[in-house]
Amino acid sequence: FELEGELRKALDLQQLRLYLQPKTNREGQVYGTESLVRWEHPEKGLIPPDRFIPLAEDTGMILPLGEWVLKETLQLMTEYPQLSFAVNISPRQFRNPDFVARIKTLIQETGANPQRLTLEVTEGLLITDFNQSSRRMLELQQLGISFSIDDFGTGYSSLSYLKKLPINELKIDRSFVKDLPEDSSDALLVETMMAVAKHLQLSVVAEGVETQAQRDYLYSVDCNLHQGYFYGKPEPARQLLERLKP
Ligand code: G
Ligand code: G
Ligand code: MN
Ligand code: NA
Repeated sequence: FELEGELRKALDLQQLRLYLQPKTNREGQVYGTESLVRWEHPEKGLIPPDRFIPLAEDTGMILPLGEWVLKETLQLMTEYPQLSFAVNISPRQFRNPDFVARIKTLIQETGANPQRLTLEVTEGLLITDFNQSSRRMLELQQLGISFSIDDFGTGYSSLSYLKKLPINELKIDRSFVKDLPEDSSDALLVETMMAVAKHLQLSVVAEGVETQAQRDYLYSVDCNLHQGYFYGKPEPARQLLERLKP
C-alpha cells in the first residue's frame, strides 16, 4: 500500500493537521472540543483519518502519530484555559507500555492542566485486557484525566464494565442520532442510554447532531451536551479557537 511509506514521512514533513470540532452545552456555549487529525497530502489533498488511522494502527505508526496529536492538543490547552479538550486514543496506543509515562511527560513539558483533558476510548479496548486497561485508566485518572467511551452502543456493550472502570462520559454514536426523532426504536435506545448514564452518574455527549429537531429531541430527554454539524464541523484548530476567544 503506497500510503504506508508516505505516512511514515508525513510526520517529519509536517503534513499532519490538527482539526477541532466544538462540543456545545445546553446554554449553547462551546465548552470543549474534540481533536481530529487530518493529513494534508501534497498531491492527494486533505486525507480524512478513516483512510489512514487504521493503517497507522496496523503498522505501529499510530504511536508517533498519536503522540503528535496529544502534544499539539496539550500545547493548545495552555492557551485556552476555559475549554476542555478530548483526544481519541486508539487501542494500540493505549496498550503501549509507555503510554502513561508519555502522557506524564507531555503534561510536564507543556504545563497543560490534566483536569481539562478527556481521553476517548472505544468499548472494544476495555473488554479485551480488562485488568490491564482498568489499571492504566486508574493511573491516568489519578493525574486528573477523564475517560469517555466513544461510539457508545456500537460495541459489545456489557454494562458491568461501565460500573467497574473509571469512566466519566459516554458518547452516543451518531448512528443512533441520525434518524431521531422519527425512529422510535432509536429514540428508545437513546432514552435507555440516558437512564444507564444517570444510574452510573456519567455525563453523555450526543454525536452527529445535524438538525434542530434532533437537538430538541435530545434536550427533551435531558441529553444536553452535543457535538455535530448543526453546531460546527471539524475545522483547523487555530481557526476555531480564535473565534471562541472570550
Ligand atoms: O475526523 P472524522 O471526522 O473523519 O474522524 C474519523 C475517525 O477517525 C473517527 O473514528 C475518529 O475517532 C478517528 N480519529 C480522528 N482523529 C484521530 C486521532 O487523532 N487518533 C485516533 N486514534 N483516531 C482519530
Ligand atoms: O468516531 P469519532 O466519534 O471519534 O469521530 C467523529 C467523526 O464523526 C468524525 O469523522 C467527524 O467528522 C464525524 N462527524 C462529526 N459530526 C458529524 C455530524 O454531525 N454528521 C456526520 N455525518 N458526521 C459527523
Ligand atoms: Mn471520538
Ligand atoms: Na464516535
